[in-house]
Amino acid sequence: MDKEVLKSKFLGSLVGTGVGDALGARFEGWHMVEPRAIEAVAEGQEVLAYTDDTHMMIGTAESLVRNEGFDGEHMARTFMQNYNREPWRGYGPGPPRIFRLIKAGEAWDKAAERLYHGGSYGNGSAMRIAPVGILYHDDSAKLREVAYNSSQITHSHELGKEGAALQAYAIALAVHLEPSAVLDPKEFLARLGEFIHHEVYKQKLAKIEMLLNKTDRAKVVAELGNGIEAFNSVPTAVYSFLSHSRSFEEAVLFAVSLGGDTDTIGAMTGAISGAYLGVNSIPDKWRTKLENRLYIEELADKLYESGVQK
Ligand code: R7I
Ligand code: MG
Ligand code: MG
Repeated sequence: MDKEVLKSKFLGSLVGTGVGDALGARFEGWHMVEPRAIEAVAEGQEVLAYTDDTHMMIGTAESLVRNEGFDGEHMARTFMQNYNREPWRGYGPGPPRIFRLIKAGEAWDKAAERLYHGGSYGNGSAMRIAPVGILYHDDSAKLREVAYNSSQITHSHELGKEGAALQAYAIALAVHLEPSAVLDPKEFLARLGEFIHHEVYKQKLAKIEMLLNKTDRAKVVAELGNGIEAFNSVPTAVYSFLSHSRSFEEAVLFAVSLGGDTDTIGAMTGAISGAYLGVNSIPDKWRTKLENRLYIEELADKLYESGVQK
């Protein structure tokens, strides 16, 4: 693949996370939202401000760049430092509690197990995974390992880890595809199915295929979910992408319009779509207004450079 195209995919996935997150941020917890309302709110904002999803994605990228790969202790410390600077980003209840445990001396890979009887299956580790998906797009074994281990910091439940790995692998597959080539959704789902072994996700992938030619949003929410649990949101993001694969704008507007965990499903859809179509597919009207865009692009550039050197 052409180097500039590949680089644009790295940028697209990280900026796509931020834009999807920011577009959904105002509607988190809503029932359903009309795409026109989402556009109108974005238009009225001077800055598209992101939430914890992008804040933690930035922490993930910062740590991967700094260590030229995964270092659990360092990534946990980076999350904690970022949280301490900006605790108002809308974090879920789990991470701040885990950060306190680590600060009190608990190991980075043990603290999360103390919550929710064996760890959280919230979508918090999948929402921030884009840097892992792009950096390891060429190595699915490493991608799985780093997705699981980075999830372990805050989401040690099997379903939380598997959700993060599924989202990372969807991003990696999207990076591999030529943006101009036609995407075969069934082929894409088959590849995800080969990668994912957990029955809960296998069943969701089968439902995505069944829903592909339908546009009934209520049905999509009923079958795939729009909640804060990884298994009720990662498959929904994959569906939002696959059912609107030619347009970043349509994919993300659809994702947010489903209601529920809008910022997170928007962020994850944006991460996959941006990884497929590249950063230029993100409408200027949104991209240029994204909070901290230059810094996010700088991180994507650095991940691209470190990937090239490997
Ligand atoms: O997953 P997490 O970081 O939250 C992310 C969400 C995103 O929507 C962000 O935009 C932000 O708004 O928060 O936070 P966690 O506390 O790990 O998990 C979120 C929720 O998932 C919890 O509050 C629980 O309701 C639920 N949950 C569980 N419930 C029962 N049993 C997660 N794991 C369990 C569980 O094992
Ligand atoms: Mg959020
Ligand atoms: Mg959310």
